[in-house]
Amino acid sequence: MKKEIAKILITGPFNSGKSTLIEFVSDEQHTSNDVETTDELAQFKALTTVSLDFGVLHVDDTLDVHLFGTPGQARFNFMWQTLSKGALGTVFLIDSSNQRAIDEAKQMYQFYRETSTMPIIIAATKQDLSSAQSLASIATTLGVAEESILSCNPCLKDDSKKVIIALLELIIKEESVSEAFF
Ligand SMILES: Nc1nc2c(ncn2[C@@H]2O[C@H](COP(=O)(O)OP(=O)(O)O)[C@@H](O)[C@H]2O)c(=O)[nH]1
Ligand SMILES: [Mg+2]
Repeated sequence: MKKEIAKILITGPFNSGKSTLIEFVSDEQHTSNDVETTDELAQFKALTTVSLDFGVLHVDDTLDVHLFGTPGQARFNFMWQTLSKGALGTVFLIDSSNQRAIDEAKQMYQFYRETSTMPIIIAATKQDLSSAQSLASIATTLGVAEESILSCNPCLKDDSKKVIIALLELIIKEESVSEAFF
């Protein structure tokens, strides 16, 4: 049986846990050094100096999820356009452990919301740290419903898998909504 491939992005500001999530959740690891080995990744060759995280999660016999990490710094925002080609959705990570990081995440989240209609799941990392802000407080800062933010420790494979499955479910839900309209 031919496997389906779902490309998704793992984004969020610097230090929010993107590399950690891709490292721990992936069944296959790829570093930016081997991006030129496949056609699909060849287009990113010029971008590898900023270090690209990429991994593959085998969800089941019928589906592989390809995870692409985006560089966190604001000056690389333009890369979102390139990386997002063909992507079905985005996991947006937020470091919950300090307000400055959350404020930065808010700006980045607004940027993605304005430039893309892609389904986005928000996942709050570092909830285990004593300085962590609550999901409710993060939701207020971002201006989203509390239920739309999941807690995620990217060092735990099951936590990250839960977030990716939630994103896949959201993608399917939004696809069926748009099919109902068109
Ligand atoms: N305690 C704790 N540490 C975390 C969590 N998520 C990420 N980290 C740590 O935060 C640091 C930054 O993570 P990294 O994946 O490099 O962030 P990136 O810049 O978004 O790629 C690393 O030292 C991680 O181990 C979490 O949920 N809990
Ligand atoms: Mg990183």
